[in-house]
Formats: sequence, structure tokens, C-alpha cells
Amino acid sequence: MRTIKNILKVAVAICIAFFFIMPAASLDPLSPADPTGDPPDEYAFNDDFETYEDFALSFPPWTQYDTNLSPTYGIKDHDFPNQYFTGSYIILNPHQVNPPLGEDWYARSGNKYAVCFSDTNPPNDDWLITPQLNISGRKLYIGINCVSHSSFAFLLDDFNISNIREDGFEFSFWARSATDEYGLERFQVGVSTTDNNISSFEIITPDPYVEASTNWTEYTYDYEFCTIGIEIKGGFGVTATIRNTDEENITDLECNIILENGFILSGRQTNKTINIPAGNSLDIRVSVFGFGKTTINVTAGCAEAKATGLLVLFFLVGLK
Ligand SMILES: [Ca+2]
Ligand SMILES: [Ca+2]
Repeated sequence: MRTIKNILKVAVAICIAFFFIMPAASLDPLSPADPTGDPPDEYAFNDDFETYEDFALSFPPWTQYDTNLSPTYGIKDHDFPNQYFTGSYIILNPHQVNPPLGEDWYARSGNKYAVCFSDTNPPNDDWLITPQLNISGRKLYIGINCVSHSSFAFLLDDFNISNIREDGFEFSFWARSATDEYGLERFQVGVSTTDNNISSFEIITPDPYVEASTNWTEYTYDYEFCTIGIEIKGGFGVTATIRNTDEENITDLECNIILENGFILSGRQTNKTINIPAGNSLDIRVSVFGFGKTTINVTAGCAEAKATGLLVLFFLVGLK
């Protein structure tokens, strides 16, 4: 028993020494509210799909992602290169199809547009993703996911970004279903503020999908940037500083602090609802007790942050 007491005494002494030797490490905010580094150049991307080769399946700077790799339906009694392709979208020029397609298939602008043909193994899960955009200093991607189910062809033209402002922007595209004979085409729209992996996109269209009209229709979305910042600090326990960078007060903001991994006896999970006046910040302090390498995940409304550190009894050190 005495031995255990002595070991504990030594451990506490080491921890206290550690605490003074290593000041609480702080972390650059990971939240999209605070982009770090030099201000990037603005890059708002518009596209009428006229510059790509007819019937191209790959047309950078767009990237595509096809989750099920199913062959697609084609257009009966008509031929064109890459018909029945396996993939997401194709550049269709109805005037270069053999024989040429009728007015029903004409573009919204110029001669060309992008088409997602229905998969023969439905449903589609076919993404068309913009290059990385820089809008008001925020880096992000926009993705249009064709989720049609045994219909025919989802037509997309004239992608446009507009109304750029400090706190957000608008984007739009024109789309339609080739026909409603087999049901309307379905799509979702997502925004990612991290990378262009499909799992990173937050779907901003109503669940489960939007159905495209049979006429060319402009679909417009207003996107507001997240105005909540998070900073995670170690030291004695965990401190999450939640910042409101908006000009309006935030009320009833749900915050969660979750520690993963390590041997944690106390402080594994904390949920709080907080109010933060405009331009202010608030610290949430969590007492912890445990050992080992741990990952701290903090969410506050639209913002998320993550850090890893070493938990030594009551102290969290070496945060990065
Ligand atoms: Ca597919
Ligand atoms: Ca066009």
C-alpha cells in the first residue's frame, strides 16, 4: 500500500513538474471560421461546359466520383462516342449525335452541357465536384450528386457563382430531366470546407433529394459561412474556447467535447448549451483524469475542431 502511495506521489510530482516545464500548448483554430496563412486569391468558378471536347468523360477542372461503377443507359436509335459508359457525367453535344438529337435535347447555353445518364444498376451515386474555390478567403468545394433511380438522363448546364460577400455567397446551375417518362431525375447538392472526398460534403438540399423539372430550371443556393471558431487548449484539463465572429449574438449553441482513446476515468464527454454575444468568446473547461494519448473532438454548432495530446493524470500536454 505504501509503495502504491509513493508511486502516486512521484507521478503527481512528475505531472506538476511537466506542467511548469511545458506550458499549455495551444492549437491553431481548425474551424473554417479562421482560415490560416496568407489570404488566398479569390477563385469563383463559372462554367457553361462549351470548352470541353464533345462526349468527354473527364473534363477538368471538375472532378467526378462514381461510387457503384455501373454502366449507364444510352439514347435509343442514336449513337455517340462513349454511349453506355461507366462513370458519372459526360459532355453531351446533341448536334454531334448520330442522327442529331431534337430540340428537346438542346443546351441551356451554346451547344453543350454535362449529363448524368441513369445507371443500369440503380441508384446512381455520381458526383460532379468543382475545383477548390476560394471565396472571401474561404476554401471550399461544391458537389452535385446525381442520385437518380432507373430514370433516364439528368442534364446540367451553366454553373455560376454570384453575390459574393463577407459572410457567404450564392451559386446556381441550370438542370432538367430529359423526360419524366421513367420518373424525374434526382440530385443532391453538397459543400465541403475541407477536401473533395465525397464523405466530406455536407448536403445542403432538403432530404432526401431534389427532383429536376422537365424544363431547364435554375437551381439557386445561398451558402453562409460558419461564424463560429474553436480553439482547443491543454494544461490542467481541457479548455475549448468557442468564438462568435458574427455581428449577432448566438443563443442556445450546442457544444460537445469528446475525448477518444487513452485510459480516461473522468471527463470523457461533456455537453453544454451556451450563449455568446456578438464578437465574444467563451471558455468551456473540462476536468479530466486519465493516462495516455487521447484525441479531443470539439463541435459547436457548425464548427468542428480536433487535437491530440498526452493525458497525464489531470494534465493534458503536447497538444497538436
Ligand atoms: Ca454510377
Ligand atoms: Ca452550355
